[in-house]
Amino acid sequence: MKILISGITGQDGYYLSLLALKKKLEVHGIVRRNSQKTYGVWEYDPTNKEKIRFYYGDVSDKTSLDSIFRSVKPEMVFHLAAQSFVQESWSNPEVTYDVNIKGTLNMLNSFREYIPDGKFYNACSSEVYGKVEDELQNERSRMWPRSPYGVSKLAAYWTCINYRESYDLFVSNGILFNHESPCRGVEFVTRKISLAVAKIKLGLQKELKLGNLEAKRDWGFSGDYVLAMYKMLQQDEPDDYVVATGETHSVKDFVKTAFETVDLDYKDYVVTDPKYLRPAEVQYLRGDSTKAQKKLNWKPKVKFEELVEMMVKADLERLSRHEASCR
Ligand code: NAP
Ligand code: F7E
Repeated sequence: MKILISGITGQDGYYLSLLALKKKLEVHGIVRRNSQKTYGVWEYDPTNKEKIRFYYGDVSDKTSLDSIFRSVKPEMVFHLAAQSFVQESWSNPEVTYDVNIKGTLNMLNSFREYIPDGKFYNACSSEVYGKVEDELQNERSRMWPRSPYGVSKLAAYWTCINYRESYDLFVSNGILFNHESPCRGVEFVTRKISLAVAKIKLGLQKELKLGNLEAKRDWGFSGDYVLAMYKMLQQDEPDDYVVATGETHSVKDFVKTAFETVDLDYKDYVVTDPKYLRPAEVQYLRGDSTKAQKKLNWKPKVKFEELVEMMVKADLERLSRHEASCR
């Protein structure tokens, strides 16, 4: 059984690949060429890197996708590639739309052309809810995105549904709430915090500058969430699912817990900097994953406190060993 992953060099691409390798699937991944010929998180896991078949391609370049789909002919496609940083989407809205909307359309068209009987997963996001109305957001909640990123994910979500309905394709959307890990990109708030806490503890940094401390997120563990993605493609019918823990915590809660992990008080180190405030903010997210729990028999395992501790400890170890491994 062959799977093809776009965005394989990112956080979820890494954990999904590890899961697929464990299940003895053949893993093929699309990588953007860069001047150093590096493969993101895989550089720190050479043993598993050798088991992956990488292909140069870009989701905004349909020609590159066609040639990959034609030669791999995968049974399952996980489309994870995206410009995924919300803050960046205000500075680079065109790139965000090109990659996230046109890129998804390109992936769907190659999928339809070369493997119409295959299965396709699309990485949608809780950012589509944005200005939330419901205390708990589920598949039926109103979608009102608050950033170019959120708008792009909403457009891609509907494009997937439209392709499913128009061409009778197996295309499923996972509406995933925030999920983190030691492999999380360093600009996202959780990893920015865990890295800073580790550096401060080791005397390598003096303060931590953050934006809105009151924003609340439903944070889970990436390793748990990739299992939900996989399960969506094991169903007989395509569908859309919310994947979340059902708990919400503020950025301040995350900071406080992270500093407590190393016996420090965040109030001594955290300063707010307007530079990190967003033109429009998503203040509150809390997901209701009842449908995924019932239909996919999926449940998150890692709790909030465990996640924070896992990330801080990983960064402490990494810095102490002068290594960058992120598993
Ligand atoms: P990530 O770490 O930022 O990874 C994004 C991946 O997309 C990277 O491999 C990146 O390659 C690749 N990529 C970006 N532009 C591309 C292009 N034009 N062509 C080909 N590849 C491209 O993101 P993640 O956290 O793993 O998230 C995976 C997906 O889930 C994304 O679609 C994200 O929007 C969505 N999502 C994430 C969360 C979350 O909390 N993590 C929640 C909901 C939805 P490079 O390594 O070359 O940059
Ligand atoms: O921000 C606040 C910020 O950038 C979380 C992506 O994976 O999840 C992620 O999007 C919150 C926001 O993630 C800083 O204002 C405060 O309220 O870690 P973040 P995000 O925007 O929620 C969704 C589900 C995705 O789909 C996205 O791809 O934290 N915040 N101070 C800060 N955020 C950052 N980055 N940096 C700060 O200094």
